[in-house]
Amino acid sequence: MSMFCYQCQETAKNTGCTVRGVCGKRDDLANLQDLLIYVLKGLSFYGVKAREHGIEEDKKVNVFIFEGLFMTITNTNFDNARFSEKIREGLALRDELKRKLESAGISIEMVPEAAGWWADNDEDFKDKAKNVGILSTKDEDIRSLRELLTYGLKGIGAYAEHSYNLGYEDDDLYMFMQKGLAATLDDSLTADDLIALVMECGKYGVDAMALLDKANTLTYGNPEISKVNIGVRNNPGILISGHDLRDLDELLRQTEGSGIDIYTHGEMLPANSYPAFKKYAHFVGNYGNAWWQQNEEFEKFNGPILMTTNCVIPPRDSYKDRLFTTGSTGYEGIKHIDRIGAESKDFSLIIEMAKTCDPPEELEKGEIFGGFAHEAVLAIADKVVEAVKMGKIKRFFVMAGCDGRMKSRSYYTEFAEKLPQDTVILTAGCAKYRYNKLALGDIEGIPRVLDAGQCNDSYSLVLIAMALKDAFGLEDINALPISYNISWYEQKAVIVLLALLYLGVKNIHLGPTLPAFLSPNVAAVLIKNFGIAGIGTVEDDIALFMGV
Ligand code: SF4
Ligand code: SF3
Repeated sequence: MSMFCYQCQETAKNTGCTVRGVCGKRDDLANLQDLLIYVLKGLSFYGVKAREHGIEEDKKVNVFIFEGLFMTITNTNFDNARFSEKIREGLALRDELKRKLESAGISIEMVPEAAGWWADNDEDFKDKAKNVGILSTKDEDIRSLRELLTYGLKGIGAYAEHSYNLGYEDDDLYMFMQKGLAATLDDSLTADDLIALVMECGKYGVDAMALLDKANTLTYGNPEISKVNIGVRNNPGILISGHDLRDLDELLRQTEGSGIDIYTHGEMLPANSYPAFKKYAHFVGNYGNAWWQQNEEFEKFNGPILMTTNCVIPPRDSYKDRLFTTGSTGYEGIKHIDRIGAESKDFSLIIEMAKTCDPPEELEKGEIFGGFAHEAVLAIADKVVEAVKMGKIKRFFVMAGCDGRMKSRSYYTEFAEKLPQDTVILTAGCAKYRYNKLALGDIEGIPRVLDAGQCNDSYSLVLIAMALKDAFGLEDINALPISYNISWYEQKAVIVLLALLYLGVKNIHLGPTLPAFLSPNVAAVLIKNFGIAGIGTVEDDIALFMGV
């Protein structure tokens, strides 16, 4: 075994990737990612102490922590050199903080190894990295809870980074990221202590999504119910993927009037419903589907592709010269564009390349609906409530989450197709690509698939559920005619799940498989306390949800 990773849904044999990741992550990279997480934990140990003693941390510590967490999310960064650089930076930050504490006369006993070791070259990093991974925690339940907490924090880290890019921050979130990371080093914590921290992580997950919602909507307006073009035009194009709206904003500004069209891919699709972006005539629509189809789709796009966040997959030679990364993403040998200071990123390299490229090859024609975030849905709440009262809508299905490669995910397409006509799907995240192009019709003008946006916009679904609860005068969110059939892939889905649990949502079905990182005992706690379940056959599950 030269690595161990089980953080995503596609982990080998649903137990763990041990030689090379199914995602394409090599063992040396997996080990460096483990080491970076270890460094973040050591840094957080001192961060927590500094906060306890009222010592002000450098702002860069918080930024470093969320960036580091984000870089280790599945399909985000495959660049060994960036990880080595980050590890070096983290050790320096950690020791700077340690010196600050020392010069304030604060002595700390029982310093964990993660907060004390030092190495200064890549070879030493490699040696160290082999011994600090997931399996270094021997008790399988403690390991499971430490990882569940860490993955939740990775999700928070990603959302915190997008908010930060738009100038929105929350020190309590930063505080909890440090507290959670440091707690994973503390051998005195019991399984119950860690379960409490996992639940607390759900609370901060809600806060992180609320902050990002505020950042996105105050900067770019509330999404509007919109028709999104999925066809192509005859100009050269740039394809932008991932979740970062500021990157899209800057790209749209820099390409206005250039004769280049901008298309979204994957999780950037919801950007087509924001008023600040819709106004651009060269913002054409969405090209293609979810992340796992990028090899074929990027090849056919013909123009440059900008990855602002996950999911990046190992690129084919046919388009790798046209692929660019930015922010937390990276891939060895792929050009990376950074923001210098507070300025806009300079996308001129991409823009000049686009001018020399053929227009995209058409994949499909038509339009799909988007923009059903909280404001848009609440504006038609009366209509929705009326349709429920009249018995025209019998049940809502929250089907948020991620898409993935596994064949078994055809379950979600079939599930959407076979749902009774008097049901409505509420979705967010790239899970939607399994059913957002089906002709599922509408109920009294309300489309049967309401797409709230990106995975972080699951927050919108929560606001919608809360509003329905009030409209029906219910005490408990679980008394609503809403079922939760969520598909997960990477760690942002973990924080969405923890956020829902924190809000008291029960009986969530999670698929296509339950996480490998849940030990049997931890899974049993989630099943007992929250009614978490897996999925079965489409027919059985629909019958179960509909109570027939
Ligand atoms: Fe395996 Fe997923 Fe980890 Fe990649 S991220 S190495 S596929 S568990
Ligand atoms: Fe998708 Fe990667 Fe998770 Fe943001 S883009 S939901 S998988």
